[in-house]
Amino acid sequence: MTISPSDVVVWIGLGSNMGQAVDQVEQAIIALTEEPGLELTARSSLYRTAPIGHVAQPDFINAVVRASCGMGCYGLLEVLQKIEKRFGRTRNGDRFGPRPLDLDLLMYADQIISSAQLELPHPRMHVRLFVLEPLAEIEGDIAIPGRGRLSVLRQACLDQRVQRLGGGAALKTSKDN
Ligand code: PH2
Ligand code: MG
Ligand code: MG
Repeated sequence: MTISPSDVVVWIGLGSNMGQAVDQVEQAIIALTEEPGLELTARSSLYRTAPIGHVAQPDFINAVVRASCGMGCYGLLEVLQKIEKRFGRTRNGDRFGPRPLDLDLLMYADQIISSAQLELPHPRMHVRLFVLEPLAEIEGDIAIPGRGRLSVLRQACLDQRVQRLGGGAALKTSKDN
């Protein structure tokens, strides 16, 4: 996709803790670059993170990407769910349990939305270091709509275990192939 002035900037969080989690997240980033309505403009490194919520499950691999998006937020949500399904995700499992791939729409420009299908910004991103840390890597100290500055939010969750894995941070787009 070529970026047009009407596109909006969006941030997507990726997570996996089933199977080959590193590969799944890397493959999911490639899948996002191949979506016609999205142009990836930045990606974080991969992070190994302690599970939040149910602690008796494997560590997660997490990352965050930024994209320019030509779709509405509900259209984008459908695309993310379609990719999750392709990676073997079912919706009958534990809401906070292990998953082969989780793609969360974190922010859609500066929109604040609360509907049955979608909450923006993502309702828990501001208290999760596995989102804030990779987001800070690509954006520095941005403001999260309705929540405040990332640097301040991050201070409140420094007890959460997050480890940046080396390498893998170069953004390969379809144009590089
Ligand atoms: N996702 C969850 C629940 N807990 N913990 C970590 N570390 N990373 C996640 O992506 C994650 C989680 C539900 O989406
Ligand atoms: Mg999630
Ligand atoms: Mg999710």
